[in-house]
Amino acid sequence: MTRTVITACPLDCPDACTLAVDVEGEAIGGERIVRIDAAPATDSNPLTDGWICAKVRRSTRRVHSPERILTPLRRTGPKGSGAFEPISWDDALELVATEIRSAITEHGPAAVVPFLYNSSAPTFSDRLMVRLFAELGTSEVAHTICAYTAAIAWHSTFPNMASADPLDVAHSDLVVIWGANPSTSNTHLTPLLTEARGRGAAVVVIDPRRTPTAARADRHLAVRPGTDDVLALATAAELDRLGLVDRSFCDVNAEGTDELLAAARAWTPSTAAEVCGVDASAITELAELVGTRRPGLLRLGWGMERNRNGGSGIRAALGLWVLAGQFGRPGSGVVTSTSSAAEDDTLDDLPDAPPRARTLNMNRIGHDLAHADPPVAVLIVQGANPAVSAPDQQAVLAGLAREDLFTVVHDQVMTDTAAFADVVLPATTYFEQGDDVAVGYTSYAASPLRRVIAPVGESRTNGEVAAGLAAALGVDGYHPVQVPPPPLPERAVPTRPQGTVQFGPVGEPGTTRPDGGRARLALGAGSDPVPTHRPVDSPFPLTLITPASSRQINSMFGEYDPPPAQISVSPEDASARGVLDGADVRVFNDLATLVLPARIDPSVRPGVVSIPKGLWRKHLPGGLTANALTPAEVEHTIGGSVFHDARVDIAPA
Ligand SMILES: Nc1nc2c(c(=O)[nH]1)N[C@H]1C(S)=C(S)[C@@H](COP(=O)(O)OP(=O)(O)OC[C@H]3O[C@@H](n4cnc5c(=O)[nH]c(N)nc54)[C@H](O)[C@@H]3O)O[C@H]1N2
Ligand SMILES: Nc1nc2c(c(=O)[nH]1)N[C@H]1C(S)=C(S)[C@@H](COP(=O)(O)OP(=O)(O)OC[C@H]3O[C@@H](n4cnc5c(=O)[nH]c(N)nc54)[C@H](O)[C@@H]3O)O[C@H]1N2
Ligand code: SF4
Ligand SMILES: [Mo]
Repeated sequence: MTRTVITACPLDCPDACTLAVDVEGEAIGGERIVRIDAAPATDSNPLTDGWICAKVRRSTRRVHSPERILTPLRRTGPKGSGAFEPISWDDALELVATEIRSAITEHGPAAVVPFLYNSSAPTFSDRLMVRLFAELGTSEVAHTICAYTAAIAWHSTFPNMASADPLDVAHSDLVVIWGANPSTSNTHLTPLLTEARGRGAAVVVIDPRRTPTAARADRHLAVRPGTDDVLALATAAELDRLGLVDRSFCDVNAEGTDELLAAARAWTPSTAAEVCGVDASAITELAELVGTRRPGLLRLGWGMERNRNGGSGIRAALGLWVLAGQFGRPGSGVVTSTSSAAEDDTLDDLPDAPPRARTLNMNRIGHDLAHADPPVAVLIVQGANPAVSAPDQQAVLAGLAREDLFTVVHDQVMTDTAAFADVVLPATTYFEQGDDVAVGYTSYAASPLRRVIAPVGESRTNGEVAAGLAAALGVDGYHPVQVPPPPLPERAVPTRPQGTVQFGPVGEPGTTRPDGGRARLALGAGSDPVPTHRPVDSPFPLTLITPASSRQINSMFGEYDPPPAQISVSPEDASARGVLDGADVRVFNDLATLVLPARIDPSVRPGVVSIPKGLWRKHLPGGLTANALTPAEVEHTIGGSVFHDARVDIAPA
């Protein structure tokens, strides 16, 4: 007998699809998920539109996998060797609690570091764990690794204004996709873009790679990574020269228009073209399109934030959209993260919690494992895989190998991070827990998340682990259920009124505005009053970017379906170095050297090389991945990650 359960996908993807999952077999240990597909339209987030991505259709292979961790494990061999023996949950939690207590006695609560990310877990599932460590007053690890620079740049420009609705593409006459790759990482936007082009809208992509989205666009500006601020400022200056700045919109809705235009006038199309590596005429054309094609929608991705100049790039692009007055009706505005609409109030009910002992930057975990004072004595990793996802991988691996560090990892499979743990705890997949929701971060819908099968093996949810750990530590008030979210919807529901409009008429329903009603073009957070470009001086001539691949979500599913472990090189850079298609190259900088096959790929611009993010250590000889080459530096005004700003060179191996 097959039964079908309607649930939702909470993975770290903007789309938040509603799913129909078929199950066969008996409840006691014999249940198997046999099919994962889209839910019928009546139950669905409208963005799902009756189909889901191939990686999730294939993901029964993660649920029922020989790689699943089935019981708690205790390390029996050297750190990183992957040698473990099964232990009971009681023994595992007692061991962890003992280590937490002794770290606090010896070094204070700062020595306990919960590395909790959970961006692919159900929305509310991390709450109890966050709350427990807040109550203990330990260190916290700030989520600077993704969407941090973009969020702060956005909020400094538009305090508390919500994203436009991506479904509004249906009304747009212009769509600019800036630093995003929807064909891979927001696939449900792709058919909307095709439809828009079909009815005559212009689509422009700004990306150092000719992605499938760029290949189908009307214009592709293959910008040099980290020069988006210059491109946006030069386009703003052209907009001004052409008389296309929407002064009446700016007078009412913006502060700092003249400061921004003054900064923009430092650039002409030809000086900017030199820096950005695009044609001067393309900048003038972009200004004409942005100034005349209305309504125009800007889809801002996370590609451009992961750069030392990322915050300036995002603020300049937002400023350009304001100068053009591209707001106020459906199909205009900026689509970015919609998740600020669901602010996290997890800690609101902890008035007596002590202040956190310290806040660590997620990008600096390798450095902090070696140098933090007081030291990191206990590291609790949940919903994250820093051994491959964090920058400066060799520092992270050296930190995880420290004999005096006690590491706990709660995960579904034996990841590269779990292999370094002292105690591994088996985690449920989202098919094995219910009472939660999936909320996309570029989609205005919440879909109920239901339990589809019983937990595989002895796996437990994040909430159950928090409750078990609280009990072992003698902390009251934690129950082995999810913190109940606000009443769960019966089916997918819109979380904002359809057709939300940014800067629509004051007081109209569905209108969103920044606090104070005005955009701040010259008052950003960070050290630069207006977006300012800072060139990076490096002896390594190529910029390595490491974007999302279609097979994985970050490192998830790498155990069975990784993208090819190869480096894409432009024909120009390959021939200048005698690099042949398919032959091994050395990729090197002052942090590390990798050896992997080159793919000569005309879709990457000269000066740029690309390796997919999320590969596992076993996928490359030497056990290092692209993050061995990415610096643990941070964006220079805001402090987010700079994954797409590694400087390297390559040579035939
Ligand atoms: N299939 C799949 N989907 C995913 C993920 C995944 O791993 N796989 N990851 C999820 C997560 S966690 C996130 S945050 C999102 C990320 O999704 P996106 O926002 O698409 O971010 P990236 O893939 O990092 O980069 C997007 C594009 O930016 C380009 N880029 C790099 N540097 C620059 C630059 O300096 N300027 C400009 N203009 N462009 C640049 C890259 O070439 C790339 O094509 O995707 C989510 N969705
Ligand atoms: N070079 C490079 N590195 C990057 C990026 C890049 O563009 N380039 N992108 C960055 C980005 S955008 C992000 S978001 C980070 C992501 O970094 P990470 O959060 O480290 O992402 P993952 O590698 O997918 O690790 C998530 C882990 O959580 C586990 N998991 C999933 N669901 C649950 C659950 O319900 N409970 C528990 N306990 N575990 C669960 C998964 O099995 C997986 O091992 O990586 C960053 N790293
Ligand atoms: S990963 Fe994204 S596209 Fe795939 S099913 Fe989940 S929400 Fe949909
Ligand atoms: Mo991310």
